Amino acid sequence: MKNESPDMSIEEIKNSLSGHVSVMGKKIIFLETVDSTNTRAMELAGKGCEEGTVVIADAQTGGKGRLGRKWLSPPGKNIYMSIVLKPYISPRDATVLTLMSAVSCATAIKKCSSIPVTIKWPNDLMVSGRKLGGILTEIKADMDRISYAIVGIGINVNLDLMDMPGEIGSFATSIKHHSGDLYPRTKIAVEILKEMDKWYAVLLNIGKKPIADEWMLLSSTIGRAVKVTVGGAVFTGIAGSIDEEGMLMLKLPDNSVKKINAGDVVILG
Ligand code: BT5
Repeated sequence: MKNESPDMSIEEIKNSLSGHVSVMGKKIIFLETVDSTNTRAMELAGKGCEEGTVVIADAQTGGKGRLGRKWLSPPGKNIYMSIVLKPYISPRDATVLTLMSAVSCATAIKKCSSIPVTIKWPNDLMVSGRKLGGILTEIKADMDRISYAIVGIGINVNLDLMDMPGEIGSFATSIKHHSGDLYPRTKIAVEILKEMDKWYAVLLNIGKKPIADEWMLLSSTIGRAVKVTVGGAVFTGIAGSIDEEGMLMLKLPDNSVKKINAGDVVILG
């Protein structure tokens, strides 16, 4: 295990966060290669690690998306980072952690790069209709509260088109691919953790509403005609808004509203 990777310095992340955060990055574990930072963070949380522990890897061999999908995770290019959280909230509210993380990432990337990142419900970071990053939230819950949650963040920073195999090249992008410039992963990771710290405090001290409101401002989904796939079912309609739990309120052609708590959205127009 090394503590450095080109343009990714854990010492610099720690120094930049010191005095600026209260929860995120209290402990940072860097791994050159790991199967999945989420899996490793889940193991650490199971052993009682501190809230705010962050696992960062230079590469993942088994990067995970939702529903058993794979996350392309080559070395030296991107951010793969998982954060252990222990909020006193119900499992029903876990989606708000994804919304909070999407808001934090979009804001951080905008600050570092001025790229006009938007959020596609529920977990996609988008630019110009292409996927720049994604968030995978996994929880361990008792009956009525979360024991711990792992928020996994994958951001394509310096990924080139030639690094995107097969069809991924037709819908994915990276900060470099979009802007033409190389970006330091350290700086982006620091900004993400600072934003996460800020929005987590909002969640714990004020509640879900400010996060849902900010999410709406950053969203590219709301007000658009969309096709939503939920398991085997497909619904088409207008994405109305999200409620405080992060459910998508889909206005169907018969004017009824369907609440959707998980699914894949394609924006039709
Ligand atoms: C996501 O899933 O978007 C969540 C991705 C979370 C990845 C992070 S990396 C750190 C942490 N550790 C992990 O193991 N995971 C998290 P989903 O919405 O299901 O999207 C997955 C789909 O995105 C795949 O089926 C591909 O089509 C596409 N995809 C895979 N790799 C990609 C990449 N690097 N960039 C853009 N799209 C990608």
